[in-house]
Amino acid sequence: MRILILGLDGAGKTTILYRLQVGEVVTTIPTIGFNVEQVQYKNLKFQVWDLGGQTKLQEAILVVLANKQDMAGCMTVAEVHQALGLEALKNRTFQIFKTSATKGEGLDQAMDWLANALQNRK
Ligand SMILES: Nc1nc2c(ncn2[C@@H]2O[C@H](COP(=O)(O)OP(=O)(O)OP(=O)(O)O)[C@@H](O)[C@H]2O)c(=O)[nH]1
Ligand SMILES: [Mg+2]
Repeated sequence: MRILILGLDGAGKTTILYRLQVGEVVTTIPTIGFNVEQVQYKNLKFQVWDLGGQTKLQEAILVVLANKQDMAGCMTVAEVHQALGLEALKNRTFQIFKTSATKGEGLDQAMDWLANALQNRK
């Protein structure tokens, strides 16, 4: 399965990718272009595209990670949902999760949901 990670500059995309891949916080530099890694999660192998720009996402399942939830004053899930205009989505399977890549929180729930959503689509 292929996953595309999109997000604001410095949102924590690369940190999330390596937290999932090696289970540790790695020191990152801003990603130029893109970065592709294999991630094994339970019995599924993902090819994760960690992108610096925008691309076509037709019919893709959307997982929104509201990252940095460990920071004081961070936006709530409801605020991120509203700010991204997710209520306007109609024919898309999507879910939003609160995460902290540095603390390793919320990522399992998001990956479990994604694994299920992908299996249900087959
Ligand atoms: N407090 C906190 N810091 C985080 C979290 N996730 C990432 N960071 C930090 O945010 C900074 C940017 O992280 P990156 O993973 O490089 O962000 P990115 O989205 O890949 O950035 P670009 O490649 O420039 O688009 C780094 O200093 C990370 O350590 C988190 O959950 N909590
Ligand atoms: Mg990056």
